[in-house]
Amino acid sequence: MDGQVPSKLLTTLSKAADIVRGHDFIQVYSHYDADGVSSAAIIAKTLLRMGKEFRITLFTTLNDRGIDIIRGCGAKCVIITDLGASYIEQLDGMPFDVIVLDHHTIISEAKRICYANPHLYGIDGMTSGCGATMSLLFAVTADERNWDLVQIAFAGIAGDRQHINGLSGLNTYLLSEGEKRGYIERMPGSLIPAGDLSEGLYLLTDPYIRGVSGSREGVSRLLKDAGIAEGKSYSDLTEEESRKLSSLIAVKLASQGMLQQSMAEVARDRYNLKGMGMDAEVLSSVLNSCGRAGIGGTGIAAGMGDRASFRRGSEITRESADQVVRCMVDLDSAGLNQMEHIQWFDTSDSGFTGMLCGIAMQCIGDPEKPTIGLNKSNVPVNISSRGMWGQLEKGIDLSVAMREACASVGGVGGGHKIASGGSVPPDKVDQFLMNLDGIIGKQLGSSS
Ligand SMILES: [Mn+2]
Repeated sequence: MDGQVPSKLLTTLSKAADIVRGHDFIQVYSHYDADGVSSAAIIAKTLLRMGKEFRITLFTTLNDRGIDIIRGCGAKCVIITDLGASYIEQLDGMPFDVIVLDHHTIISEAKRICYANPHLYGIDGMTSGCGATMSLLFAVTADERNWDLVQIAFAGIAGDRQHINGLSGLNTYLLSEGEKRGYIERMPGSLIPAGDLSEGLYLLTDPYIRGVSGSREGVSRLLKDAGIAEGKSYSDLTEEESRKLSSLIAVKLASQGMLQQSMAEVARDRYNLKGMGMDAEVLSSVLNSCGRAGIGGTGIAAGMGDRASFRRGSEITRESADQVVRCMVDLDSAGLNQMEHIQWFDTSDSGFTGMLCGIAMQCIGDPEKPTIGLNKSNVPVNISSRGMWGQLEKGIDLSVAMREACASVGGVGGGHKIASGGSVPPDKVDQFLMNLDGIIGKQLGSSS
């Protein structure tokens, strides 16, 4: 299956291209994350080149209200990217042309509308094709000259983390065509951040390096120890410098308890967007920050290649990275609170609880225990939880544990086995933690 596009998908996409050709105006809806913004930018460029007028609206999530908005949009042709899979039946009943390019879990097949989704052809949409992948395949089906947009698609692939353990499925096809046509270059990964080293190491939270991330002096000391002059970029390093610096980082990460497997994930392959002077993850984080900051239009323009929008997006990305690294330094110096089977922290007024939870778990936590992040400044108290694959293998299921523990104190919770969320009343936090610790203990006990 790798490296090929199923013929059923090609048929759907050519039909979609024909439909679009028959309209002057197209309404586009997409998701507000990096994949959704990439998808929207690909579609925008494609429509622009076709001489079409269009409008783009981003949703944080597609719900009943969003479906009402789509139904009443007044356009005769609607394209929905990175969303829609859970509403195919409702979309099927709308009295205008609808094209859905999604990759989320399929609930039903379409009867009337044009619906493309990797899952419909036996390809895993969680790992092997995202919204931007489907949008790019639509774009190149409409016109082969749109292959240059594969660079934007890689920002979407990186945004949905489909490149973490190597590319697969439809993404492999995008890579081989992108390489052949000179738009994408695969580069071996590294523990060293891309771009300017002083800045990159200071803001680094993937991985968080104790004493270096968030510390100007720590960064200078590390570069000095590696024999690297300040002001250098990753791409300026000699092989010797690069080897020295990454082994110093690896030693630091190992000493703070980070697993080899987690380091391997950090050192994943990078995808250079040739001629753009950046790799896919850099563009991805800019698009993601714009979407989350409520300036999705700037993100779409940045994806489409507008320099000023990209600079604005980079500033926002830098500001939020700065906040995250400061929160991580505080969290690291306070330490995680250890219970028998879980570890937890309170971020009080940070809006990054989920993100911090993931970083803390991978970089400074006990890899045996799920990590719980609380945000006590909210009423009810917001909770994030993250686990690791090794914990799941030992019987831990955070979806069940969070649902039960939250419910036991009058709250609600749930999600995925490996990452779950919830909320509980402020005066029940201690009881919640004790109950959760007990439930996780039982999950571990019953599987052995
Ligand atoms: Mn997506």
